[in-house]
Amino acid sequence: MPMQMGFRWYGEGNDRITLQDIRQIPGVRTIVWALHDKMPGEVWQPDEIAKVVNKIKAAGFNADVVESVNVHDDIKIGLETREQYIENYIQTIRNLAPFGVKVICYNFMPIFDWTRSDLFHPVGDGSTALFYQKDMIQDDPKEMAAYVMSFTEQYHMSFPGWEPERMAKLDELFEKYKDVTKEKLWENFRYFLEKLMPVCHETGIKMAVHMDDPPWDIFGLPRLLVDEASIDRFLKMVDDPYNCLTLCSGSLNANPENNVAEIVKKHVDRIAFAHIRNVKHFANGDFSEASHRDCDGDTGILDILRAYHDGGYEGYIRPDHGRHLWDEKPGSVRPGYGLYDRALGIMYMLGAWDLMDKEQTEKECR
Ligand SMILES: [Mn+2]
Repeated sequence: MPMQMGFRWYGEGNDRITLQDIRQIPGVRTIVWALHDKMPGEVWQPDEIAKVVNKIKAAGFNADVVESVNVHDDIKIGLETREQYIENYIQTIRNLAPFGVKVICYNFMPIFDWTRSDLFHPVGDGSTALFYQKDMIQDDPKEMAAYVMSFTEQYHMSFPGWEPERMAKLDELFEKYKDVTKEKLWENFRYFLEKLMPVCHETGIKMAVHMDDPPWDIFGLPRLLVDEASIDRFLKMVDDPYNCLTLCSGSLNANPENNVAEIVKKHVDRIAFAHIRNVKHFANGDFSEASHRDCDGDTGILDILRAYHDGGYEGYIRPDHGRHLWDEKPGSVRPGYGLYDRALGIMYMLGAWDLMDKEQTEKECR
């Protein structure tokens, strides 16, 4: 099976982009979707799944990739109550399987999902992008949560991983995590995955963990999947073909030391889902998201695409975040998830991919 190009869609009434819009982007076969009104730990019911998947399939796409089924904090903390939440997770996997789902993307970051200090930072060409100002994300997580929440309130948008219900209980959550060291978190991670693997084999669904974003500890909370060594450890810890990665080039390369193409070469058979995103670094440790064009950032997009292509990658790829272009402004666009720059990113990736295909075929014919 060749690589499959996907596009993340937040669902009807939750995303201004329609499936009909996405149909006009060449090459997209997979809609990356989720039930965005579900809290971590809740079971996704078959009738709720059917409602979304039927729409996706009626528009001519497959619904093979779910991003994300979020993991309840009690599982990460290792509380006794995790047993019920793991049971619920397993039931959700079982409920997704009959709809053809092949990959579940998730993350194992304590409390916070992706973190940025500015969601609409000027790039310099009139567009805006997500931005990380290192000195702003130091001691006070509440400031950060309040900033993201202000968008939620102002524009009636919810951000996965930043549910207001959870953010309202930040003190309580931090208290619960206070004894969770990095090693404890690894152990809880292993416990969770080992419980899931049998049902993954049974259903054919791969669990594909997203990298931590950014790839370092924030607000004193440990983060695990941050570099090549931790990815090696993760894959060895539960050495199972259903224990896979959502390899996010942008998340990893927020640390300029990470060579994403090398990680792709090493683990291409364990990558179920590829997020392609370009990042531009600044000398003081800040970073900005950039267009997919290789020279617009420092991530090495072409080397990464070549590593996937030449490695015979058969998983799913999607443009990760994009810049906000033209009429895309706060209130009219989900930060990072506009239509235009992700469509441009797809065309850039497919351009490179088609050319590599062509070169390979010519080589083989000689
Ligand atoms: Mn990503």
